[in-house]
Amino acid sequence: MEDISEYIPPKVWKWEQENEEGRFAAINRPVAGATHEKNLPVGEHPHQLYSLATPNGVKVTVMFEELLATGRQEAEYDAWTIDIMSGEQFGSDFVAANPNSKIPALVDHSQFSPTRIFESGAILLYLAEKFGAFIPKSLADKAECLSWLFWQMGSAPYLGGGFGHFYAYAPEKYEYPINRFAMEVKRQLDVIDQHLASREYICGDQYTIADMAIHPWYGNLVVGSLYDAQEFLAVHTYTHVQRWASNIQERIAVKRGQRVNKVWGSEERQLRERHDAADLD
Ligand SMILES: N[C@@H](CCC(=O)N[C@@H](CS)C(=O)NCC(=O)O)C(=O)O
Repeated sequence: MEDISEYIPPKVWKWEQENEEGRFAAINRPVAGATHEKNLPVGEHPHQLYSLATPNGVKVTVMFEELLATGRQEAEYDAWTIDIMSGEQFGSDFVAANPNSKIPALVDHSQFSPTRIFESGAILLYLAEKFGAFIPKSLADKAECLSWLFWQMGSAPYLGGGFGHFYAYAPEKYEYPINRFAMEVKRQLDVIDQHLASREYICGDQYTIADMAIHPWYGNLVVGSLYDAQEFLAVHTYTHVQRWASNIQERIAVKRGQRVNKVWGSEERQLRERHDAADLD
């Protein structure tokens, strides 16, 4: 173990804002709520999505594109970009849509009164139930699907907030957290690798919201689009996850959904706002 000077926590933790370092220092705060008044735009479609093309955001835009690909025109949506690095998630309207100040947040205007839904897993489940799609019908199969959906919601913070943060984003590299979270992420990859050894998709032979939730995190990790950690985590050894990820990546709706609210990377692959299918054609 490397020798790093020991941190002795004070009796009471204090927010030393001016000493904070790292990529997220400007937006991290220990309190909730809005920091400023800001109205959100509302487009003409029933679903107003306020998001960004991160793995959590992409889950929802892929779901919308999958629903539209099945011919469900009532699934039309407007997608607006929330710039989390400049603190737009702390604007008053956004906080009203998601008191947790994180993308994605959805407001459904097709209901009796506008209905807000936050947490990507809750949004996937809401849309699956609203449209009767991408979720099994029988109670037993639905239980399996929701178990994997919630597995993702509980596991991904170890991959993103734990491994990704300390391996890719922390201003200094420390062995202890990188070891701890690499161990856990490899265990999680093995969980889904063993599971996928005898199934095409997470819940059997049907592509469901469980795949839509897991793919942007673990699928992107094994193909090298997340944290640049393929070699470090020896992702080539998870052959079933690799096969599953490549199949899903071939889906047209997945390719379309991944482009919505993307404001980085090559210019022709970016799409700040999406209001019409033609925006992606
Ligand atoms: N459990 C939440 C996590 C959402 C989340 O962490 N969103 C990140 C981007 S991927 C965010 O908005 N971060 C802004 C912040 O932490 O201030 C979900 O799945 O919706």
